Amino acid sequence: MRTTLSARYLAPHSLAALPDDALALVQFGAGPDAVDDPRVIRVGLPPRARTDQIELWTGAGPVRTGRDGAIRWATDGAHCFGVVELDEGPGGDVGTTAEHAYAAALAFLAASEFPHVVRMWNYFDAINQGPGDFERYRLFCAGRAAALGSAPDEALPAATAIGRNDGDATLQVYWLSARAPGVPLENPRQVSAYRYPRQYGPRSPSFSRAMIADGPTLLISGTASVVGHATQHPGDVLAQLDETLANLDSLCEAAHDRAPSLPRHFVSTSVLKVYVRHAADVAKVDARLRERLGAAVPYLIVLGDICRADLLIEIDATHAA
Ligand code: 3EB
Repeated sequence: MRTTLSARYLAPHSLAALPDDALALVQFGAGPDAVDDPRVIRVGLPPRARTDQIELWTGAGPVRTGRDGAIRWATDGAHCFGVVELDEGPGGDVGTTAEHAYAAALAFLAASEFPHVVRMWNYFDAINQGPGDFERYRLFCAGRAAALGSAPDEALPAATAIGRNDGDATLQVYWLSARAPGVPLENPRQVSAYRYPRQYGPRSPSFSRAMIADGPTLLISGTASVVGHATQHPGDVLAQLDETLANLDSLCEAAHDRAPSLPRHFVSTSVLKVYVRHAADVAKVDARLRERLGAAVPYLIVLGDICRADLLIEIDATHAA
């Protein structure tokens, strides 16, 4: 079935050039880029299992690309991928950098034909570094919230925020926006992240648990072993994986209830990305995931740090009807 917006994994050698309708190609780890194209986004999280896969986002038709200040963009006329990558600078702090990146993104979006952000990805170095409220993730949340200002929580996009360990002081923020607003979804098993209590930081994280964009396409945020607002199963990566899958099941069900053409469970056209904190956990996570998801559901496992130090795994996902 064809929907206008889709994500899929491809083997890098299967691409000589990006198709006309490509909005973005996301590649994890170190080079080389699969193709030489401004639509390539490279994220320095090392792939560790199912590694021969690159993530291709396609839209409704031929795509135009351009630059606007710090932002590079690609649009099919109905959706837009935007990317801003800012150096934290010497002695820079990730909170201020996040505020600048989000201010630039919001200004760009407000002036564009595609003002409704449905999905946002955030990657930066050393996410758990710093004590208490000075942890870099909490500083990032504060900077993001400052730029978002009084934007209503219920319209926040689905998001991912993951820490790299590549010593590169670049905050990478990229997003998908659309002409039409998405439908935000929360998870009945979880407190909304934007309502997390004070113990997790001075500004709560600004994202919705999932968004349904046109297509319909389900865009699921980074999801971890959090029930209510509390981390479950500290120290046990497989129990965290099972809890994460329960959270993802619950979101898939909620999405299917809202848009019945969306599959109730993950399928062969889903695209899952699995962020694992410790390299030593990858083999057992891979084995358990294959058993739980079956042979047909595509996923990629990369090494990345999750925003709470006690979380060992996080998974985000996308599928279309
Ligand atoms: C959680 O449930 C896990 O700050 O943008 C997941 C997805 C998480 C996005 C973000 C954080 C973010 O709180 C952490």
